[in-house]
Amino acid sequence: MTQSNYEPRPEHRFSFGLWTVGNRGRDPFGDAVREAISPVDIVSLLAEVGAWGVNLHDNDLIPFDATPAERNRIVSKFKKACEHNGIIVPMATVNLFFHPVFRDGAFTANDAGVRALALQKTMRAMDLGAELGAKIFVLWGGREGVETDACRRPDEAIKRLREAVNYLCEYSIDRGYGYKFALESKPNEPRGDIYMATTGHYLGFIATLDQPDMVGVNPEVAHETMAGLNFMHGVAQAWEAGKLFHIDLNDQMPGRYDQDFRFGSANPKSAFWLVKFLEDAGYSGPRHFDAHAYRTENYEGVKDFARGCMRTYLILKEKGEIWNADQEIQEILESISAGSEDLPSTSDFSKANAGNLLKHHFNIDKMLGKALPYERLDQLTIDILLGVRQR
Ligand code: GLT
Ligand code: MN
Ligand code: MN
Repeated sequence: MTQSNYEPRPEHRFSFGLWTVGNRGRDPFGDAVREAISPVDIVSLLAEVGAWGVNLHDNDLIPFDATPAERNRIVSKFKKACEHNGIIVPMATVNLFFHPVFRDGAFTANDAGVRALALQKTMRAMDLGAELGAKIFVLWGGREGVETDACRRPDEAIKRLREAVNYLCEYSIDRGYGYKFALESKPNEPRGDIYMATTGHYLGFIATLDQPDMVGVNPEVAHETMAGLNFMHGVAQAWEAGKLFHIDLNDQMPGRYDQDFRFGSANPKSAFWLVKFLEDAGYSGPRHFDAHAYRTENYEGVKDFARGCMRTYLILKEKGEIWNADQEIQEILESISAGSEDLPSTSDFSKANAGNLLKHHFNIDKMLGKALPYERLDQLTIDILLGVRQR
């Protein structure tokens, strides 16, 4: 493999949000450390580092209180910048968490006026995304939660959320936008608790919608890891259900605040299993890096950060190819999945098959005697990851 294998190319479908590379390093304890950079300049920065796409919230581009004329001027300038730099807009989303009016939530707020405003804002953000060519619309309900459960019943909140998503699906159909909605979970932060805490919560919710085929998930590494979960397992469940419409790649140590670190920087082994899963499964959607540079960086450091996300992904992709081609690994995989004896059929239920299974005498000693060399398998993985085992 040569160094050029780690160069991002359009077919890798690497995207960044305006809010990620444009993040100014503000945190709850400290102010911005980087000067503001315009959306147009962000697009040229992304082109410079080799990204394929840019994603945005409505208010990353258009101020909350812009007039229609200002909005149109901003959009046409941004569109030109994207065209000029060969950057596409695969996904759009809506900011329903920053403005104080959403302090009690948006689609789940107790005030019906706030809920209607949230719908209106989302419909306008959908108009914007459609104008820019986006086919995926992410909904992250960052404020859809509580500090105290005294304020509403959580099942009422879920009903409100369902009503809102059903309404937005109809709006997309009515306008012919062809959107796929990708719902993004998070256990907490900025709310004490967020209702839709994990990807699994959303998979259960989606099945209850009027248009379940239009709605999938947008799992984020940091969000599931905050809850101490195995991110790749949630991604695999979403994939298997045909619901992996988008993915937010970044990194995170369990049990901390939402760190949004550079992809693969905190848990490279977990990142490896994730990349290998996506590549082996044939996931063809955007690889979106929802992360931001350390607060210590200037904009040169932001480029290092963005390049690093993509480079690590491609290195891990190559490691996955090495893993798949490794003869000893393949032999172990073959040996561990080989059956220990002839079995009656369990693939289809029939009275006859069930009767055969009930009668069957299992050779437990033979099963117990079968070697499961997972220590060796894992060490081979570590050898590959640490670079001492190559092709
Ligand atoms: C916000 C959040 C992200 C979401 C974005 C989409 S905004 O930065 O932390 O995880 O994906 O609304
Ligand atoms: Mn995210
Ligand atoms: Mn995050």
